[in-house]
Amino acid sequence: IPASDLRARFAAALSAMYGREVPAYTTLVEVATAVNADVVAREGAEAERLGTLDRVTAERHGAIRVGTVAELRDVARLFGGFGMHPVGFYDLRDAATPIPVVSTAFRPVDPVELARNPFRVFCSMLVVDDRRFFTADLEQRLSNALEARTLVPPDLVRLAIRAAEDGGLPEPEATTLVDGAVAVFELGTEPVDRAWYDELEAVSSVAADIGGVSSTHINHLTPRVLDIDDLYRRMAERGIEMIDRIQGPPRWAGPPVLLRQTSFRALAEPRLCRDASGATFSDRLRVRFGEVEARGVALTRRGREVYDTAMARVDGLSDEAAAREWAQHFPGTDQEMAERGLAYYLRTPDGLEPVVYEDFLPASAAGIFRSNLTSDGAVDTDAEGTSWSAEALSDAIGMPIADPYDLYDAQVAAGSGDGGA
Ligand code: OOG
Ligand code: NI
Repeated sequence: IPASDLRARFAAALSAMYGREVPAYTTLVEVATAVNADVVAREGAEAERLGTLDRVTAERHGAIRVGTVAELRDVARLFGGFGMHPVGFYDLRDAATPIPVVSTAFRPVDPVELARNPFRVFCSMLVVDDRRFFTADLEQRLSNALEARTLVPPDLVRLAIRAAEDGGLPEPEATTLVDGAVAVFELGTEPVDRAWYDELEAVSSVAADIGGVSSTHINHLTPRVLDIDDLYRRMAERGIEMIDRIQGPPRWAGPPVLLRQTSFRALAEPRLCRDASGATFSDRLRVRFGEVEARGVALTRRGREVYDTAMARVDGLSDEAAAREWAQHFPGTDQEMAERGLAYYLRTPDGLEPVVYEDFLPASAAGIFRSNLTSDGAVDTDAEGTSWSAEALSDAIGMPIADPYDLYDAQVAAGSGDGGA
């Protein structure tokens, strides 16, 4: 069973598990499917310029959070078995509302592999020694709690390493790997030590979600839609409370760029808890939520600078004013985008084919995190942060973290020579 099939089976099995455990996710997938069918009916082939209906319908990203470098190393090995490699470095401690994590995303890097199955997982690691969030005492107790647990069983890590080395697995090992990986990301059933969870939550909800429990879990699984504004309206009509806006660039008449995302807030789910005396009781915790995204063309470094300027200018504007402002920064056609070196395109006999953005945006990621925090937590801005970088994280997990721009440059160089950059 080749890695691409293992990945497709993993994505489908996670989706089935999440749908069973979080019924609102099933609603989201239904609405996304209906929106996509309508867009293709309305626009025909043009609608599939950024991905065929088959790919877009199967496409998902998930998100998980881990507590230590050793845990990140293990999940990196696990994803490696499915042909998913770390790409990009996001330091969410720099966000307007700082989140005490650094992140990367695991995904296929080869366009052929992306076309077979584009599953990705955004993965964040708690930075326990960042004094802006954690005192030395809390860091120590957090580290003890994190070191006492094992997220990925060692046998499963070994099987994933074998799958990565051989490019796949025979049966029955293939099924063992897929089932084992899904089990790693199910919500844990062990009672939550409520006093410890609450203590962490006072500092950071994300720290509580990571260090307050003894396992990790997929906290959202995101389908892709071709018209996110339409989806947002339909979800609201069904009475599902969405966050107040769509994150990312505004809707406008020209080429869609990068990524637009929106979400509904984490649901209060029943969870077994334990009090100081050891007695268990049922409570509700907000952990798992729903998100949806629309993807556009990947921007070059130069395009990204224009994007950052434009984003600063549209902040706080109405939809109409934002679309007008956007047109002051970006040209209205793919042709001009390519000519000005703002975005990546492949030159094909039929013209320009946009290179889809396969990565994430730190500001949107922080916004998604934030929309699910019970509070902004307590940040001591005078205290010392710790420095992390893509290189440091690569060294820590013993695996290179790819730079997204290098991947897009290589794709264009292999595909057509001079489409973008
Ligand atoms: C991850 C949030 C980031 C995205 O799509 O930007 C993310 C998390 O909440 O753990 O998934
Ligand atoms: Ni997400």
